[in-house]
Amino acid sequence: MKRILLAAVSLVTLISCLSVARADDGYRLWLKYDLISNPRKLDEYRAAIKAFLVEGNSPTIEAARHELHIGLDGLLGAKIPEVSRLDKNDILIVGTYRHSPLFEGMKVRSKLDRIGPEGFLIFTEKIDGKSATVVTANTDIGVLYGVFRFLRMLQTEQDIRNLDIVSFPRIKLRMLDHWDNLNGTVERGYAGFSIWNWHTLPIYIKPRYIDYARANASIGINGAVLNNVNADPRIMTRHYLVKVAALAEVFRPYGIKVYLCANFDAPILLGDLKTANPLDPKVQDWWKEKVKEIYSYIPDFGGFLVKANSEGQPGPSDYGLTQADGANLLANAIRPYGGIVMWRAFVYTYNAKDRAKQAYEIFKPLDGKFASNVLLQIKNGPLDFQPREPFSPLFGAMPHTNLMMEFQITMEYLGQGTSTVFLAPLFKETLESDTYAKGKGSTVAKVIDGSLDGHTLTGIAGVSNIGADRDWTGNEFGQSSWYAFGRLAWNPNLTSKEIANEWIRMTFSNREDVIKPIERIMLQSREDVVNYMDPLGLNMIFGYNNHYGPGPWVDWSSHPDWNSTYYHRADSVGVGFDRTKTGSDAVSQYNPPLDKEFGSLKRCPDKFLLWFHHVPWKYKMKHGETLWDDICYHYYAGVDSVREMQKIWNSLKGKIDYAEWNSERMYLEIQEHEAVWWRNACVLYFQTFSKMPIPKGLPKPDKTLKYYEGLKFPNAPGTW
Ligand code: BDP
Repeated sequence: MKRILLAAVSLVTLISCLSVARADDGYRLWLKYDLISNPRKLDEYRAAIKAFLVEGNSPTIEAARHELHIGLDGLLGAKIPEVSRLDKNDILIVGTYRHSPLFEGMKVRSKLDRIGPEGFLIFTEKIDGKSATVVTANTDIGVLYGVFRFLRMLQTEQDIRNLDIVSFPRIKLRMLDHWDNLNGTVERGYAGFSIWNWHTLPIYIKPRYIDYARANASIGINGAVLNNVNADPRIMTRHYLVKVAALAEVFRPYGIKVYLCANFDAPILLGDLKTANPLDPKVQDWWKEKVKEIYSYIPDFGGFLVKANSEGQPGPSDYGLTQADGANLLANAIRPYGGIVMWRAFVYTYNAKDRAKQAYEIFKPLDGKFASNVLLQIKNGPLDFQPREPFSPLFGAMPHTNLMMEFQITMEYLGQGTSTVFLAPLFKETLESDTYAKGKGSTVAKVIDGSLDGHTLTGIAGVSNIGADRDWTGNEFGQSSWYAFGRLAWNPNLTSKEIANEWIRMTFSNREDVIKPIERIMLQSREDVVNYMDPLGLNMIFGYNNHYGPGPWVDWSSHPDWNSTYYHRADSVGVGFDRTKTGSDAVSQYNPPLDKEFGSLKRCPDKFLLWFHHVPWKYKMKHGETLWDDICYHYYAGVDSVREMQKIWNSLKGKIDYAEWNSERMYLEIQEHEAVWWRNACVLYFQTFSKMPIPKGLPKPDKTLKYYEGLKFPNAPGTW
């Protein structure tokens, strides 16, 4: 703890230096705590918080105290004293609710019963005739969450009079999954190397580790998987476990548990066993011993995440056993310690008739067969983090299994590190999708928050976009999706607009003439990228392996389903994957009435048209134009929108920090270039099948298809 406090002190120094620096480099994320610029609000807050009083002294309460010191001093521009007695008016009182004279008389018991171990209350109270603002909870971590929320209210210039806030998370495990390798690289990471410096751990605690924990706690994230799902088994050896333990110690006060990706073959690779067969008693004993060892270093270790029998990873099918047999092996070993297993549903073979159907076919028959401490972690769509996919039908098909969501925050398929794409609308689209599992209103959100089927072990994971880049995410807008993920994990009912608004206020400014234009950019950004990459349900047409840029022509992989042509199926008749009854029949994996709706060419929503149907080029779309023309219009509209984003952004010059403005200006320039590249390459490629002209009025591509096909990017980031 001493080490952590020392590092925290250096952080305070760092923050005070940064707050006077003119150029903002994005390091402080949404926790800038700069002086409130609106004089009226500043006066109001200064009058309401003349001092603060913190009850308790656990490491978590210390973290809350530290945050109040830097937060209040920074925002209010004055040293706000910490007091130990309530002898003045206008004091902020912070502490876990207990039977003490301080809390006596506050009528909060019934509210505390509703908020569980992580929720909090913030309210205005009169105590002995003195006015106070109170942040309290059942636990210390609830208090810390409440403190972050209170500071956010100041950061976003909310009214803090007459407060009565009751807040608690809807989902139990709110996880960031890091695809970080032990050599410091990050799979699909576009913000530099891993933030974990395995070489200097466990002794060297970078201030960044603490700031990582602060940022996560500020949005309620309570778990971190530290290593890549394509797992190097050595993470489970003593050499690394002491390093993992050091990180766990840093994160503990902030309510964040550590988890590790386990390699299913670890008993062979680390333990000299000849098999990893889950039914072999020696294998079972090996896992029990390994788990015991892990807990000896990290007493509150969270558990394992496992990718098995997928993309070359070992797993239970190697022994003719089911995915449940594999998951339960680890679950049994870890159960005595209260740990859990997150077992991924991203399992497929390379030559299926329709890869999108495989996870359902493998996992649906196993419903009810997983141990109670297993969660099945399902990617949002049936394929693989595409700019747009329908929700995975598994969410509507396994009522007797704990199902958790896996989103990708890192933008492998959405322009990677340089594009501006706010992901809240993508997350919301999935969460709000209706599975119809128990009739209308059975949304994915209700499946994963456990309310639909009465599950209490619930979870949501986001594949992190964080790296060692100074601004954490490569492009500052990447921070907004990390932020959005945490906020939605806490409360899936928040709207994209609410989240964007909060983030803009904390990151750039509370001025309406800044908020509105940036909100416009953010809320539209995901649809724009869909338009210029994958309109109308197209998908998986990316550059080979690095997934950078367009590659609809890719057809050379020996794995049929790693070819773009497998997905778009363009031919002289039309384009799209026929997943109707007469095609692969993937539609039947959806509950009625979705099976019929998706299966009908007329009723299928345009956004999923080519996902479910092979449609003739001359097919008349809803507005009367041909499919071919509509595809072109989408691609061109996507580029126009990026140019519109540039215009809006340029108008903000002088209204926000110059360094931040200029950085985004340059990123948008890259994005414009890439959007044109996507549009031209795709339109030219699909034109070789449609043989139809680009609609009148749209400019012709200035380069040939051959030119685009010839582009090579051997060192594109993220692929390791
Ligand atoms: C794919 C990525 C690959 C990951 C895989 C996974 O391209 O790097 O290992 O997902 O989720 O999208 O396991």
